[in-house]
Amino acid sequence: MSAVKMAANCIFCRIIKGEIPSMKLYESDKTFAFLDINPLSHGHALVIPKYHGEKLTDIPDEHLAELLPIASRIAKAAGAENFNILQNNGRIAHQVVDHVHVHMIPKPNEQEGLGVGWPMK
Ligand code: IU
Repeated sequence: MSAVKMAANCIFCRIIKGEIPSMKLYESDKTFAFLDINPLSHGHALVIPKYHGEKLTDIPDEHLAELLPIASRIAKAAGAENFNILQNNGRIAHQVVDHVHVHMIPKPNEQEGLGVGWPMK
């Protein structure tokens, strides 16, 4: 089993280590989840492996295994009935932060306002 791997100059590794503050939602030995700093909708969350790698193809399987289940649990906990799961790899595919991350982006019901339950404000 491969150990956790960190990169000193990676902003998401620094968030995992607590060097940069975040709104943490979940943490295990392999996985970390937090609210996106520039959310596309209320409750927009990021789920990341603690093993540093730029793209999905750089990460050993055992460090990927929790990402989708945790994104699903966060969506459920947020009460997000409609949501997108997104994972970008490479600049052309709109990846900005070079540490693998899965987005969970709630899609609010326009009639009901934001409609998700994170205690953000
Ligand atoms: P992308 O898939 O690499 O395009 O998404 C990067 C996301 O990381 C984007 O939604 C940013 O708002 C988010 N983010 C963050 O939550 N905290 C940070 O310190 C930085 C980016 I830099």
